[in-house]
Amino acid sequence: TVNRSTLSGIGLVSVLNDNSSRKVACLHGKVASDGNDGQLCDAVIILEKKPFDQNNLQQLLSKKTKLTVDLQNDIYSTFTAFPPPELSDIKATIICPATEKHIRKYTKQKSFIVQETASDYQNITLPYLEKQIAANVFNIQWVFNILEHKVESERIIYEDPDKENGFILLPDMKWDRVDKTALYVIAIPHKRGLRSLRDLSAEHIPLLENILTKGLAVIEEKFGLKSSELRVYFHYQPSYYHLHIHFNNVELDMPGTGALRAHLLADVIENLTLSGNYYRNKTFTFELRENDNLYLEFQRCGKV
Ligand code: M7G
Repeated sequence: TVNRSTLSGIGLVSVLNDNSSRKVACLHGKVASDGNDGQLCDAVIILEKKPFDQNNLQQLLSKKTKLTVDLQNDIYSTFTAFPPPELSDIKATIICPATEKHIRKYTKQKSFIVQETASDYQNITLPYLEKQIAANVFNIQWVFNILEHKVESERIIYEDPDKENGFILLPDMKWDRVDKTALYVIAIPHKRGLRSLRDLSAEHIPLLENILTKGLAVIEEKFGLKSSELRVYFHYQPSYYHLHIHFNNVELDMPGTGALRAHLLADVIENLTLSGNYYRNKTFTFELRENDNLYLEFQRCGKV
């Protein structure tokens, strides 16, 4: 098991990705499993440098921050600064035991554009999803834990308990819950069986309008951010196939917010109003990475 007080006990297997502009490193590690059988299980460890906290900047400018000189030329100097431990915290996310799919998800790889027609969805994507869901590869237990109040219940920002149109709004795992400029929350409908945007039709407009209206009102009331400051969207393809909606600060520079993956909730409602089966008939264009099993399925069927 993962030690909850230090990062010890994790053997580094490889660096899956190291993004210098986002200041994130994704690692593959091995951790001793719970039993006494000496087995090791896989873990994904994501280490991320945090943004500066405005309230701590004066504290950084103190003798507690040691410097070594890198360069001095006329009026220009660069240093490496070593802040005190309380000001040099990083965000660590651990997924353990990690599946093969998690390891692939966090591995750097080349991307390709894929077009999925309605019949490709029926013949390639859906059978693939059903097979993966049956084999529990897309484990969405974490979603059911949230909907059943088994975990993260103290983090719930708002809940509408209605079985058809209700939802839970809570902080996304990616948000530190402090920095409003990085606000990131997700809405998870109570209704089961909606896998993704592809499953939506006109009958779901009341659910979507409920999430948009109440979600925006609650975020404005609790965090002071207006609808004009928020990006509200679905991912297609998502990573987890229980419908959910992302709400984040438009200032936040995040992967997955561009035209190749994000579909704005307001546009989705409008498209369904104009044509009830819009998302069932549509050809979706999206980006898949070369090791993604869905990409390999499209390749096997001669579609890419
Ligand atoms: P997605 O579009 O399916 O995939 O979104 P992505 O991760 O590729 O964007 C799922 C969203 O749920 C992501 O923004 C995750 O950060 C978030 N998320 C994933 N998990 C496993 C959890 C969790 O356990 N708790 C919370 N609060 N958020 C999660």
